[in-house]
Amino acid sequence: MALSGGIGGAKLALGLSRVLAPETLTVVANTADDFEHLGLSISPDIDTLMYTLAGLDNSETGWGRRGETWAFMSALAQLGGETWFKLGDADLAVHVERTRRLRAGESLSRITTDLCQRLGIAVRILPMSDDPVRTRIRTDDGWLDFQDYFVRYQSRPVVREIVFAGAAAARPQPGLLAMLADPDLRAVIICPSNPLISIDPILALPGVRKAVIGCRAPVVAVSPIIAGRAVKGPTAKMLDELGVVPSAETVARRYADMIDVFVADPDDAALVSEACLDVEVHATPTLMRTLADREHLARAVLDAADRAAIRQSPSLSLDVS
Ligand code: GDP
Ligand code: FO1
Repeated sequence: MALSGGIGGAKLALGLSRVLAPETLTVVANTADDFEHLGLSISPDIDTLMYTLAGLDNSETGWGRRGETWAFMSALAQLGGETWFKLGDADLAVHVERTRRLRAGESLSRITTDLCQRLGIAVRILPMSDDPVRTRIRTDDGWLDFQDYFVRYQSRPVVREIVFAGAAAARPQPGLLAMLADPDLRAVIICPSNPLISIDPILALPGVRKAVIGCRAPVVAVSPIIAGRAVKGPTAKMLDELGVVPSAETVARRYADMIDVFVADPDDAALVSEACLDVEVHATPTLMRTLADREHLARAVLDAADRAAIRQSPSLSLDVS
């Protein structure tokens, strides 16, 4: 299983889906970016995962659909409507349908499973919870809802504090805890997603962090930071503003109590102390430009997980050909 946000997570999820039997992969999606806009329920990380795994993603923006048209936004602009958050014509169908079904009383997880099936996605995408959790950010300009911070203000305000409103009362997806307790689970993969706003909300749900720490499967995290920089988005800026050095080592430290293996680029890996963190560090290129890069990283992560499993339980090596 993989824990994921949007763009970085979806890239590795696609790689994993191509080197594994896709129906054996579950991707747990952050839903703390979700919000209601123009009366519609938007789930950005679920959408990015769905479009990526269905081959419909827009690789330039990292969100929304490929070959999108914008008649709705143009018409809305002409009427003086809100246009800071762009909903493409085809993308709109997902939000309209999700909203209709949520209002009719269906759960987000059931709707997501059905939308995935209709888009031909064999991977299981599991929202981290069916209950609302909302990221809020305290900045030098005051408290902001997540999408105001991220999209409306383009991540410009200086971040001082991040909270996940509703997380303490939200129930983690039952399937998530069941999988973490399953003795046959092969690995838990923490994707190269933003640790602060994509992975932390999943871990903030009651019992999840503890279940990850206690699970029998090896836990492998991939660095979203390469040479002190994020590949895309505000991860490095946010870490810096919260008073930590934006480096792969900082990310390894944040995860150290949960993980067995940390995967980072060779130059970054050399700076992460295995002994100090009690974590194995695996060095491999993590920049995923091409499909082959995604598959290479997915294989490297799975191999590292399998080796960690053998180290933990040497008798397993007898079963691995
Ligand atoms: P978001 O929810 O859309 O912000 O997406 P994520 O949280 O899943 O991903 C954002 C993170 O992905 C950023 O920190 C990026 O540095 C990281 N990222 C994006 N592409 C890559 C890549 O090819 N390799 C690595 N290692 N990280 C990546
Ligand atoms: N991100 C933007 O930067 N600008 C947008 O106009 C925008 C629209 C949008 C519509 C649907 C959707 O599912 C996602 C969308 N995103 C947009 C992505 C955005 O919400 C963020 O990348 C994530 O929340 C961070 O993961």
